[in-house]
Amino acid sequence: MFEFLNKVKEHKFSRRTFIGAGAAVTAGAVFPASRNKLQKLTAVQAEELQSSEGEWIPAACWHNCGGRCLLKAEVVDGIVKRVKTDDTREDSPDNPQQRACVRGRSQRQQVYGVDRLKYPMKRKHWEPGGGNKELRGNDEWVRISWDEATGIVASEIERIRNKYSNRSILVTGGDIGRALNLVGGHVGTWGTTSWGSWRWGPAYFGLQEGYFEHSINDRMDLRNSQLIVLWGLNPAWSSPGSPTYNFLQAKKAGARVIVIDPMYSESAELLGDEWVPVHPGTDHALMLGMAHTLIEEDDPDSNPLIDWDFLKSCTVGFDQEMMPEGADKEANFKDYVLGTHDGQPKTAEWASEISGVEAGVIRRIARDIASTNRVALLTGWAPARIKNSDSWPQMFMTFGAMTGHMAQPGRMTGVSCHFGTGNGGPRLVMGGGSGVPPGAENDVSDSLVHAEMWDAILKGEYTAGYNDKRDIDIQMIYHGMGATLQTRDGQSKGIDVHKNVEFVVTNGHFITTNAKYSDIVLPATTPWEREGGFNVGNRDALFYYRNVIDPLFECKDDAQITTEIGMKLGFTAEEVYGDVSPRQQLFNQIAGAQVINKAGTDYEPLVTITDKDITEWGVEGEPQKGRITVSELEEKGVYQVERKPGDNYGYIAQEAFRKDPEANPLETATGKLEIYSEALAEYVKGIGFTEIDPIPTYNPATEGYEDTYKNFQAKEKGDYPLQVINPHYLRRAHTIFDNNPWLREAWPNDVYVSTADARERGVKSGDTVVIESKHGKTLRIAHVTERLIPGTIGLMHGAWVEMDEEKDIDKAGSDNILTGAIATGQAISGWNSTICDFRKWEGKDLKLDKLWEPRTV
Ligand SMILES: Nc1nc2c(c(=O)[nH]1)N[C@H]1C(S)=C(S)[C@@H](COP(=O)(O)OP(=O)(O)OC[C@H]3O[C@@H](n4cnc5c(=O)[nH]c(N)nc54)[C@H](O)[C@@H]3O)O[C@H]1N2
Ligand SMILES: Nc1nc2c(c(=O)[nH]1)N[C@H]1C(S)=C(S)[C@@H](COP(=O)(O)OP(=O)(O)OC[C@H]3O[C@@H](n4cnc5c(=O)[nH]c(N)nc54)[C@H](O)[C@@H]3O)O[C@H]1N2
Ligand code: SF4
Ligand SMILES: [Mo]
Repeated sequence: MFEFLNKVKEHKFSRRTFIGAGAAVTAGAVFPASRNKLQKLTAVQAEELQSSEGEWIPAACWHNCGGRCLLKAEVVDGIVKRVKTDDTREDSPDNPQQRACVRGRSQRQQVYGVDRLKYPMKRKHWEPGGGNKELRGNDEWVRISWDEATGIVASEIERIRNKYSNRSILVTGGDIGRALNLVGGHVGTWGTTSWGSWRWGPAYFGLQEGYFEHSINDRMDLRNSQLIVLWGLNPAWSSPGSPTYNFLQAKKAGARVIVIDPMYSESAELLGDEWVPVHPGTDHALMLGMAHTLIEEDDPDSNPLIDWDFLKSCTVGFDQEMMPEGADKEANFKDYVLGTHDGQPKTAEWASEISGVEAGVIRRIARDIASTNRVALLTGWAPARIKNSDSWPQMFMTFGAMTGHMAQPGRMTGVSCHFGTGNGGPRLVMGGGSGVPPGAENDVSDSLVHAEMWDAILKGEYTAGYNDKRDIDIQMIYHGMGATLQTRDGQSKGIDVHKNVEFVVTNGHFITTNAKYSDIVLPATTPWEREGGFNVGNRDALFYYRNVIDPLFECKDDAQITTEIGMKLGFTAEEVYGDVSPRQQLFNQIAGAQVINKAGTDYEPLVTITDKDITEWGVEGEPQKGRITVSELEEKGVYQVERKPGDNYGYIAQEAFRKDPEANPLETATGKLEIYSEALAEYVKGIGFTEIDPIPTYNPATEGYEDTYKNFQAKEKGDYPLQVINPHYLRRAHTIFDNNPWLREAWPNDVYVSTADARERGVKSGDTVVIESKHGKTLRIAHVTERLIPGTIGLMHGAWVEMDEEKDIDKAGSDNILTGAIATGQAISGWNSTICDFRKWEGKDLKLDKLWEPRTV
C-alpha cells in the first residue's frame, strides 16, 4: 500500500527478537526509515549508545493507573535510550522515593511501539453514510492526509447534523466537544465507572468516596492502627508506587491485617495475617452478619462491643430511639438486622450461606474489630462495582459507626483506593491551571449511562430519570480519548452499535478496540511528544514532565486535531481553543502551582519565578517567590512534601465533626451520619433504574452469587454456576499497555480458576478454556490456583477484544465480552457481578499473547 507498510511487512516481525533485543536495536528495527532521527538510531552502534551520556528528562507516566511515579528518560540525539525512576532523594519509610512500577519502566515500548499509529487512516470501504458498515473491525486501512481526514470528519459532522440532528452525535471522551459545541453540541456519556456505588451516594449519608475527597486518615496515622482490615483492595497491583510500602510501615509498627477478598492477592500475601475468602458482591450480607453478632452479644457493662456514645452523638437511624424526625420508627436498622419485621434475623449463619464465610469466622472478626481499640476499616471500589450495591457504602459506614472506628487517630472507616490508598487528606502540593478558556456550552443535554448505553442505542431509547425514557438515534461516534468500546458494560452490543451507525472516528495511539471499529483514525501524540505538564498521584507529591521527543511521524496533539476540525467547520483556531500557546499553558501551570505552608494552614506558591525565567520562556507572567526554582523543577521532575510523624500535614477524616457534631455538622439532611437516609433512597430512585430502602438492607446483585443457582434455597446450581471478577492487573492500566511486548511477557493474562472448579471440569494449568456468560464468550489459557475462592474466576481487566466473528468468540480474554449492558440503582457499572461457566476448549489451543502479531498499520 505505502512504502512504510511494505517495509514493516518485509521486516517479518519476530516477537522473540523484539523482546530479547537491546532497546536501541528494537526501536531501530520497528521504525521504518521515515524520520532522520530514527534513521540515525539504526545506525548508532550499541557500544556508542552504552557510553554516550544523554540528558535525563522528567517524562510523563500519564495513565489512570492507581499510582503515580517519577519517570526520567535519557535522550540521546533526540531518541529515548533508557528510562529510570526516582533517585532525586534518599529513600526512607517517612519519605519514600516515588518509584515506577513495571508498566512505567516499559513506557518506551509503548511510545516507540511498532504498532503506534503513524498517519491518519481511513477504512478502505468507507463512504459517506458508512459504506459497507459490516466490515468495521475487519476492513483494511488506507493512509490519507491530515487535510483529507479532518475534511471527512467535518463534512460527516455537517451531514449527520443536517440529516438527523446534533442529538445523533455521541462523544465518548476527549476535547472534540470544543469544536462540536460551536455547531450545536453533542450527546455525552456518564456513569459510576471506578467507584461503583461509592461514586455519588455517600455524600447523601455523610461519607466521602476517597478519590477527590477523603473518608480516611493519612498514611502517617495508619501506623497508629492496631488492626487494619483490607476489604477488597489490592494495592500491590492496583495502587503501585508507595501505598503498599506505607501499609508495610503500619504493619511494622504492630498492626495486624485482615484481608477480605475472593482472591488471595499479592497484598494479602505481603501484609495479611488472615485471608477471609468471600463470594463477590456478598460483602453486604457478610457485614450484616457481623452487625448481628455485635447486637446479639453487646453488653455495655460486661461486654461492650457497640459504641453507643458515637451512635447517639454522630448518627441517626440505628434503632427506634435514634430515628430522624418524621421517619417511621419501625424502619430502623437494628430491627432490620434482628428480623423484627421480615422474620429473617441477619445472623452469622444467614450471612454465611450467602458469603461463603463460616459463621464462626464472621462472629470472630466482628468481635475482633469491635474489641480492638484502634482499627482502620478500609475498602476499595471493587466490592462496590456490583449491580444493586447502592446500600453497600452505607452498610460499611454503619459498621464503622457501630464500632466507633472513625475520626480519631488510628481509627477510620472508608475508601482506600487509587491515588488515595492508605493516605487520605487534602493534597499537599498541586499544579496550577493552564489558562485555556472553557469553550462553548453544549446545547444538547442528553447523556447516556455507560451501563445502559449500547443497549439504549440499539433500542433507540435511554433512561433519563425516574419514569423518564427518551428516544435517541445515534449515528456518529467520536472517541476522542478513552477506550469506551472496550471498557463499558456489554461489549457485544457495543460492537453491534459500531457496525450500525453511519460514522465512527477515533483519536489514539494504536489500533485499539475503539480504533479497530472506526472509519477514520487520527494519530495522537503521547505526553512525551508534547510541551509538558503536571501529573498528580498521592497527596504528598507533584510530578512535572517535560517534552521528551518530537512528535513521531504525523502524530498531532489532540488539541491540535480538535482545532483543525473546528477550522474545517468554519471557525478560527482562537474560537475553538483560545489563544494561549502550549508554552504559555505550561508556564501558567508552573506559576499557579501551590504547596502547603509550613504551618499546614494554607497554600503558597511552589515555584520561584524571575524576570529572567519569563524572558527565557518567552511568555507573559509576573515574578514570584516560591520554594524551588524553575530549573530545579525542570531537572528533578518532582516535588515531594517532606513528612514526619506528628508534623503539621497529618489528616484525621471528620475529626472536627466527631469532637463536636453540633458545631460541625455534616452536609446531610440531619447533619449526622445517616444510617437512615431518605436522601440516599430518593437520589437512587431519581436515577430511574432500581430503588433502595433508606436503611442499608441487603439487595442481592443482578447476576450475582445467588443467580449462580437455579434454586438458591435448594442449592441447585444454574447454567452459569460461577462468578467473574476483574482484578486490575499489573500488565495494564485498564486497556493501556495490553499490547506492550515486555508486559505481555511479564504478565501472560491467563484466567485464574480455582483448583476445585478446574478439577470438576477436567482442566489443568495451561489448557485453553472457553469462558461463557449470557452475553458472550472468550478464550483464555487457564491458570489453576488455590488463590481463589471456589466458584469465582479472575478474568483480569482490560484486554483488547479479538473477535473471531465466524465463531462469535473473543480470543483475548476481554472482560466486557462477558458483561451485560445492565443498569441498576445509581447507574452502577457492576462488572464484578457477572456469572459464567468455563470448560476445556475443543478447538485450537491459544498461543500465548506474547507471541501474537502486533496490530501494525
Ligand atoms: N469489565 C470491566 N470493565 C471496566 C472495569 C472493570 O473492572 N471491569 N474497570 C473500569 C474502570 S475502574 C475504569 S477507570 C475504566 C477505564 O476506562 P477507559 O478510561 O476507557 O480506559 P483506558 O484504557 O484508561 O483508556 C484510555 C485510552 O485513551 C488512550 N489515550 C491515552 N492518552 C491519550 C491521549 O493523550 N490522546 C488520545 N487521543 N488518547 C489517549 C489510551 O491509549 C487508551 O486507549 O474501565 C472500566 N471498565
Ligand atoms: N495495575 C492496575 N492498577 C490499577 C488500574 C489498572 O487498570 N491496573 N486501574 C486503576 C483504577 S482507574 C481503579 S478504579 C482502581 C480500582 O481499584 P480496586 O477497585 O481496588 O481494584 P480491583 O483490582 O478491581 O479490586 C481490588 C481487590 O478487590 C477484590 N474484589 C473484587 N470483587 C470483590 C468483591 O465483590 N468483594 C470483595 N471483598 N473483594 C472483591 C479483588 O479480588 C482485588 O483483590 O485501580 C487502579 N489501579
Ligand atoms: S504506577 Fe502508574 S505512574 Fe507509576 S510507573 Fe506505574 S503506570 Fe506509571
Ligand atoms: Mo477506575
